[in-house]
Amino acid sequence: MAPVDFVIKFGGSAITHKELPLTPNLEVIRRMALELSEGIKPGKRLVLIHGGGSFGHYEALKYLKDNQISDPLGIAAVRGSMLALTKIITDSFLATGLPVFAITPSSCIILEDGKFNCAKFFLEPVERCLDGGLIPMLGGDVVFDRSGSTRILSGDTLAQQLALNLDAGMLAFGTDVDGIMINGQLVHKVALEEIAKYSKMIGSRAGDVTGGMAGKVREIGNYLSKGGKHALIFNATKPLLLKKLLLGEKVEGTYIG
Ligand code: IP8
Repeated sequence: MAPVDFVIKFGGSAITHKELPLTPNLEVIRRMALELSEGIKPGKRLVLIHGGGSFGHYEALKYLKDNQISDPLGIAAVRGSMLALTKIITDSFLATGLPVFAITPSSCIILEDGKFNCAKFFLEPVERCLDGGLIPMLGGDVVFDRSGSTRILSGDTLAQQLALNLDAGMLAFGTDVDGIMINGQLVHKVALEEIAKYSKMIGSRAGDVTGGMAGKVREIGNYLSKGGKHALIFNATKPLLLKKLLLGEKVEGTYIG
């Protein structure tokens, strides 16, 4: 199948108010919708991923033990919170005329011993969406493991796996910071062999069960070492960066690889 042009992940820190439980950042979501509708050129193929922010992470933190959730109410609460966030984003994107089609990862992915195996990812609905002119969108999720456990699957993992499997031209992570920041300075470019060094230098953020910026950088490392092309971390809360990215212009952020 034809490669996709972009896999873009919207981080929960950008699309929700992370310190306020179950509160979307509607201003950012609506602006992204507008920039997407203005920036996508005809024929471009795009996959969207969104994170959990103060929806999924808020619920997961209450129930997660040893990276697993065993309480049925906890599993259902995490799924329900992500469903609610997906619905808010979907409604906003549809309102600007974007044919976004939400796909539920827990319904098409099974983990194996905590690991994501793309062979166990029923990818065809994503491919059919793309071939049909739709924009498939998936969120981080609570997913079942073949061993019987239930775990959190980060949107970062999903984004890099989809980018690899769909041969993406660009894997971009929109966050609430400008990119990799070291001592208050933006790192504009990171080479593949520098990734391990940078992921050790980046701290984690409270309230995030899936690794924050360090996790993102690790996922990008996996992606590039398996043949992924280009990756970027940028600030999705800053106006016009998303639109510039879609138009193929250089964006302020950290380019990796
Ligand atoms: O925010 C986590 O996705 P992420 C999703 O992309 C849940 O790491 C359910 C917490």
